[in-house]
Amino acid sequence: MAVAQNEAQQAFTARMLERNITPLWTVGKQLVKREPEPRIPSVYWNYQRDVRPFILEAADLITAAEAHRRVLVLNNPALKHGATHTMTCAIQAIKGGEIAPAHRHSQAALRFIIEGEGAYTAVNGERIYMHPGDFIVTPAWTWHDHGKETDGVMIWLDGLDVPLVNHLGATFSDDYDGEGAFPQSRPPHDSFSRYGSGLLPLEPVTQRASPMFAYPYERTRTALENLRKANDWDACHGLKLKFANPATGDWVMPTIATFAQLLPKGFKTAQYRSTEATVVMTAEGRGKATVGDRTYTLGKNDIFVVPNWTWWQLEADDDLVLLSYSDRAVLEKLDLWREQRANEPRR
Ligand code: GTQ
Ligand code: FE2
Repeated sequence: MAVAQNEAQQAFTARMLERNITPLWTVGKQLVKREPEPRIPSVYWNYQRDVRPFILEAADLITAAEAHRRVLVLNNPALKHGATHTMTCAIQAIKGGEIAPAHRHSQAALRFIIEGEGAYTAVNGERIYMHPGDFIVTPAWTWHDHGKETDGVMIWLDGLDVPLVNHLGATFSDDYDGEGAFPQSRPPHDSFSRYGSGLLPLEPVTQRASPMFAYPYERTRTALENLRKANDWDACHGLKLKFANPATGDWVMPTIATFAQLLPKGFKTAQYRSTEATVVMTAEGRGKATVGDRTYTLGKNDIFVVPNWTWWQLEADDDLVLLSYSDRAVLEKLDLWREQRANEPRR
């Protein structure tokens, strides 16, 4: 706690105020807290009720070319931009015949695909056709555009490290001069063929982000389903895997950690918290999430935020599959990642 000030000490403090100097003993533990105090609440969006009607309305109201990106940003009520203090979460839609023009930025992006078929994201000229449940990577500073040649609308979730990169003062972006798409430079799904089959090119991979841009849901789902047979459930996570860079085994992006998780029907996790702030989307199934003092009912494509250092717990009413992303990848690099499990003594 702050030390009580006598008159002389108060006058001393006041004289320094205009020089932007503060004695540490007057602010006490405000500067160095005993443990993290999350600055954001948890928040939840019901996909069918809160999100889908608006993104479909946006699809009628504005073209992808006009909007540049037809994106609705899901904000934490405590923040101007961002679902957490480090990550954004947004919903994007593209319609048949549209192109969302090519650009690049120092922020990294991921997509969790929600509904529709036939749209692609192109990363550095390589088209990746998207399917519901897929996890698609747009590493920082890669040229990317989206397009759809077939009729109908396609919708997905975007996760970017915008608040983190802004906070660090490292934001850059560029529009591609050619207007529209970046030239196709490789066959569709080229990165998957080279890096996604347990095979690797002979030349070493030099970039830090994953050279593979697509993690198809079918593979994710099969991996989780096969693990179920091992009956090796984690009390806090059920069955949880991280998406990995196939060349290094590290996180897919230097700043964003991404996960897939299966909880079998009836499973209830032990409470858990960590220093990472997480955004979670239901890919499949039904359940409940309790985050701090709030409980959410989860259906397909519902989204919720778990603030840093906040106890959370999951319950599966049906086999429940969750996709999630967090700032753990950057916290680990800074030796700032910690976790606590309610079912174990504190470490
Ligand atoms: O699709 O490239 O939600 O650049 C925010 C910024 C999506 C994108 C967002 C972006 C994109
Ligand atoms: Fe972008």
